[in-house]
Amino acid sequence: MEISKLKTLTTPSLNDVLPILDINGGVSGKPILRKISLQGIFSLIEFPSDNGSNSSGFVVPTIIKTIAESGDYFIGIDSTGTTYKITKANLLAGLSNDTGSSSTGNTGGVTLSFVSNGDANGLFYYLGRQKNTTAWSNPHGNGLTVSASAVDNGSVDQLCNRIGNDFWTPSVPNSWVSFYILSGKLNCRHYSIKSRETHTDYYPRNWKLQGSNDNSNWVDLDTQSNNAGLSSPAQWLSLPVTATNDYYSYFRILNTGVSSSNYYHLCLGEVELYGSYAP
Ligand SMILES: [Ca+2]
Repeated sequence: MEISKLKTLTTPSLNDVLPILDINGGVSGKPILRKISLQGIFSLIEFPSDNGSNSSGFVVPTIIKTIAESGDYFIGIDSTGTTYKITKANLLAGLSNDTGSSSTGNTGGVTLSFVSNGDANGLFYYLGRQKNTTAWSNPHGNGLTVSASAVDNGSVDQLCNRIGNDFWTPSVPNSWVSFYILSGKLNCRHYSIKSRETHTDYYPRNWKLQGSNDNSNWVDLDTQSNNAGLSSPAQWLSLPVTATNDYYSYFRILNTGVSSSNYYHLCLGEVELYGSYAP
């Protein structure tokens, strides 16, 4: 591949793909070359299905990786033709344009608007980037405190780690997972939940999204009964919240009925909230 023959991509889109060295993704934990979309770099779930070659003749790897993990390297070629590796953190730090749609709202806060399932525009992702000042890392324990009524499998940090997982509570009525914003409050207008990763059952069917400012008195922001929107593993479901002017620092998903498997386990892979954030 000759650098001089490469075209310059001045307006990359989130569907563009890059080669990535998946450091543990091969057989027996060996590195393997994969492709990842720019969305995937930002830990989003949607990625293109094309596997052709571009005009430079560079064949894009066909093995798809959906989320860039901290140990992965991107492969770059500088102007001298030297090949080098770039960490995800270094790549994020080097990007001058934020992929989020954050903007200053007229309330003096930050507007974090839902665009698509698993996007990088939500509050938890924003907190994971320390309010867009750093590369993303799990916000649990670093701006956000995630809790659960009880944990039967997995751990609460998995609910905002942008990686597929199998978290669930015991099969107890009114189980919940909660999210405390350590600094500031959110006027929630949209939320997303994701089914767990590896099982094809126990999908949530009945739940409420609630807000609170004292972790004791909860206000219903959305109520779902027999919602069958989740029907496959690692699937996002995003729902609007009825407009309200109220800001909350605590949010929770309260399980209000049995799952698709008729048990009370609350099984989730991820949660994200959107709206107007008042720091
Ligand atoms: Ca997760």
